[in-house]
Amino acid sequence: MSDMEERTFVAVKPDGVQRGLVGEVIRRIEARGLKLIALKFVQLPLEVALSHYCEHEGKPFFDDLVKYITSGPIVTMAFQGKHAVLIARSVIGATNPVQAAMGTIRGDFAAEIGRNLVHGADSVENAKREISLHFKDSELITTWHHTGEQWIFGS
Ligand code: D4T
Repeated sequence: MSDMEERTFVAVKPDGVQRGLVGEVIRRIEARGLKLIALKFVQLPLEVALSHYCEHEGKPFFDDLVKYITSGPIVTMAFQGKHAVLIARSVIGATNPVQAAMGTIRGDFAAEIGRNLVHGADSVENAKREISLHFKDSELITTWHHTGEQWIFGS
């Protein structure tokens, strides 16, 4: 796999959808040069939410987290590009919006850890797991040529 094929998973959570921030999230990630390879508007089934957050099972905030992510429709996305995981995480900002820097999505629009608007995979391994949980292989469209790429990544 080349550097440019690193993938990440991003979701606009129910509060982001309700607050009309879907376009803002996509715009900011696109602007950093990542290539969109999948996108869906979906009401997450409980079993998918439980699987998505399995690493947090047993933690005090787990039940609220699952209730929150299943409380309304979300937008799920996969992006591809060099350092895709780190780039998306830096656009999104720290998990707790109180600590998120201004200029990040959470730093600009959120105030509560339990309403932090966006999810971004935290490692290449988790991104793989999350992309395969939320998308079928046939839903990933990687064949299109992102013409801005050579200017943004220099390759
Ligand atoms: P997500 O997964 O929502 O993008 O958040 P992060 O990747 O930034 O953070 P995380 O996995 O550590 O936490 C998942 C999710 O749980 C909520 N949470 C977390 C919470 O409500 N209370 C807490 O104490 C923590 C640590 C927020 C994000």
